[in-house]
Amino acid sequence: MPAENEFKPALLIVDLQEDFCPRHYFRVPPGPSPPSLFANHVPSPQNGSLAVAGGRDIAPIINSLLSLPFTLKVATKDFHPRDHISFASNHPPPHNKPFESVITIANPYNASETERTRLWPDHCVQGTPGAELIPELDIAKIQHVVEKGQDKRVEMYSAFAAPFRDPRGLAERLRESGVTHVFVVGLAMDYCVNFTAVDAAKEGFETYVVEEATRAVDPGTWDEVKVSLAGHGVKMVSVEGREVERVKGLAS
Ligand code: VGL
Ligand code: ZN
Repeated sequence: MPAENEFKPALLIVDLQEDFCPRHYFRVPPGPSPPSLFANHVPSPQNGSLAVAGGRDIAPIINSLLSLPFTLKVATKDFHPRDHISFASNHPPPHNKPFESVITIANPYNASETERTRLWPDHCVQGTPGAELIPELDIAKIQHVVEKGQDKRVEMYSAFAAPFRDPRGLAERLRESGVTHVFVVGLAMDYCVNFTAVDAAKEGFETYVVEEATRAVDPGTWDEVKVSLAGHGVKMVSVEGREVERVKGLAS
């Protein structure tokens, strides 16, 4: 257990990916095309397939957090195979309506354990432009990327459960760096940010969600999710609050 006054904060940027954002950007190979706002990216009027309102707007706030002396800066990516169970398109009618249908899935290792889960449009498919981190994000400052949701048999909102590419798991990775506090930001507040923050708290980290640096799929559930987070010991903090001030006070 860390000493009472020890403060080694990690920044966890959840799923700031094209499919969760309005107005997609596409990556193009470097070439003679006219320079765009972001090198090697062209804007498209199309929304990401699971676009969260205001999803792109949190990038500047997250970049300002990325410039602070966090002990470790981690990004997560939702990273699904095409046949993932959470895609409505992989289920027969009539219970295959994206955003509407809810299905029961069983734990592949224990069929008696089941959970109800919402179906989505296809999103963040491995190798597609929608799975890319958005180009506004200052990716060079990120030290570690977790690709989650790779098991087609299960939904996985939290970045802490069953990582496949990184067998050590995120919690161990954070502990290895001596992390004591976790600041969670990104998309979406009511799904992956929520579940990731709750798991961070369960792993024993003092956990915060930075309110201005997240957006919800269903903004109407914001207060309800906030109460549930508080029940799990996760505090919603402001970019202007004392918790972020404490990070600024660390020697960089
Ligand atoms: C998410 C729905 C489906 C998220 C991921 O990142 O919040 N939401 N997959
Ligand atoms: Zn997903």
